[in-house]
Amino acid sequence: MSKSLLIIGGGGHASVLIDILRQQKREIVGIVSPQAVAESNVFEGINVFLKDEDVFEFDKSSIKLVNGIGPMPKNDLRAIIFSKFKAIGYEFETVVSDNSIISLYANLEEGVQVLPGAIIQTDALIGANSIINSGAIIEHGCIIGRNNHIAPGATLSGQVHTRESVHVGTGASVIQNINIERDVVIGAGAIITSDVEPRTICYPARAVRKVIK
Ligand code: JB3
Repeated sequence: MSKSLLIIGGGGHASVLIDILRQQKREIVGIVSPQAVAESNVFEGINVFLKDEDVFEFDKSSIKLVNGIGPMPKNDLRAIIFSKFKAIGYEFETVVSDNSIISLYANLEEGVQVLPGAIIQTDALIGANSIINSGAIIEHGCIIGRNNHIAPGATLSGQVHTRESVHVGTGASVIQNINIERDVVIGAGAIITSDVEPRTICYPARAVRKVIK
């Protein structure tokens, strides 16, 4: 039988995960959120705990955690939460929307989250605690590192390899066989056609604006 779930974080990302989990009839025992939970009907009726230490009220063998903190560039909280509770012995649930498409020959590590409309193709490997957000495409043979965020609508063509803590922004495109090193931020809408060095920000080309006379 599936274990009950405790959600870490109560913002927009947590709301999307809870929606998926409710559709899958999973039992949610609470949300841990120091700030007021986001305004959304999704959170109605769920117990809210205010401190991360409140997780310890739940036996590690009886629940699984869901990392509801969204990763943002220059903010490691999602990765810190994952490694902190893993080190103590808690497990993280892997959340996969029923409305995503995942090859039988893809592999997802612990705590990966695949949101509606995402596609993950054959022989892709998604590293622990990474998010493949709504409508993102991970093509065949891609290797996605730990703690990545592939934002909504981003496309990674075949055999792209990202290292740890990479953020691929909304609607960005990466052509095949590209290596993206750790801590890289690919800006929304950018088109990447060559390898990217560690700790680089790739800004998208901006459209030239001209008034029509
Ligand atoms: O790009 C998309 C589609 N979504 C973004 C998502 C991936 O990441 C979204 O637009 C946001 O940028 C971000 O979503 P997130 O993390 O839900 O952001 P926000 O709505 O600001 O909620 C942050 C939540 O983290 C709040 O509920 C806080 O209470 C919680 N939080 C902050 N610090 C914490 C801590 N929760 C715990 N348990 N512990 C903390 O230390």
